[in-house]
Amino acid sequence: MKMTMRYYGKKDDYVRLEYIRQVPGITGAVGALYDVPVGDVWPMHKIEEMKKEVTEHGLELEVIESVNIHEDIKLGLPTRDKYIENYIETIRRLAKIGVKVICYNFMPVFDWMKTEMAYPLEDGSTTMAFFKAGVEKSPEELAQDVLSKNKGTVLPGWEPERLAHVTQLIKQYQTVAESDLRENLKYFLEKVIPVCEEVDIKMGIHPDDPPYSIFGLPRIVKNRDDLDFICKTVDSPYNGITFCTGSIGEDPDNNLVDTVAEFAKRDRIPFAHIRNVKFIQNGKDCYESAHYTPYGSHDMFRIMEALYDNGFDGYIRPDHGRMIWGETGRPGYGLYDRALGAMYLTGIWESLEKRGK
Ligand SMILES: [Mn+2]
Repeated sequence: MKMTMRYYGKKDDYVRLEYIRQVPGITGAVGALYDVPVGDVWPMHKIEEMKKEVTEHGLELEVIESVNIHEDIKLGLPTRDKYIENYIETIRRLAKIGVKVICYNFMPVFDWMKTEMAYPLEDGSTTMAFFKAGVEKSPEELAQDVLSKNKGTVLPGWEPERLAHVTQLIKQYQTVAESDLRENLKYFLEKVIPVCEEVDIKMGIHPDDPPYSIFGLPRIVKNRDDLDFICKTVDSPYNGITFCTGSIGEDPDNNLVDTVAEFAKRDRIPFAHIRNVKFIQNGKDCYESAHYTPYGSHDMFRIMEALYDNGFDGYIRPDHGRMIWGETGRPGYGLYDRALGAMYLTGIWESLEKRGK
């Protein structure tokens, strides 16, 4: 297991690599290029610059999150072949600098969805939350709302230029059923996975966040059966999952521990996002709690145990954290609570290792 933390680059991240390096147990940064338009090939000199910056700080750059998928690929438009070719070229370039895992998602229009960016908790910290009532407004209003609350920070998957056309984007999906979206993912994977096998990079699809349909958009990475379909559709260890416990865990009907165990055993989890969520009231409304099990609705020990017992040897990051100790910055991506999360998960892992199987 290798513990990592996401890093947004020196231009966009106030959390510096030297701080990340000081968190015990962390060996790598999870990076991406944020100034390359979705669908373009990543320029080699920028990839090399990012690698140099990370390694100069004593960290590894073996996981990339994300190389985003152009909307035309998800929609299955004739122009998709050009974008898939570009994607393949980016994979080849990332292999040259030693990247081992690429995280991506196949969510239409919105990469992830939270309705609250600074939901106050009793202890005075704030966190991101998802309330059903928050998506009862129009998608245009919601997009505006999220973007205006985050002025000045890069929100991956929430490019303002793209979301200016949110109405049109949603309209394009009206004729795309879940079965169509699955076919489009299959088409993409059939082209990309053979290249991944050749250059030794594992693809890890990130689940839908939240793991059910919003605004009538199709969703195909929601639960155990969806993950099973994806793994079988191109049956290769290079076609894997970024197992995000916070996303799959936002549907109380998903059995998180069993699903982690199954896919770790099938060797399909090259990368895991581990965080807790707390359901409030009835239904699926929830906030992102501290990682520690008693603060959330999921058992972090059992999740780590399921990974350990089933031979997991991939990368983990603590995913999001709350804002604590007066820190301000990009919601979910402060330093302090993610560091606590990383340390807690590393501690669990140490116990599992010393206890043995
Ligand atoms: Mn995640």
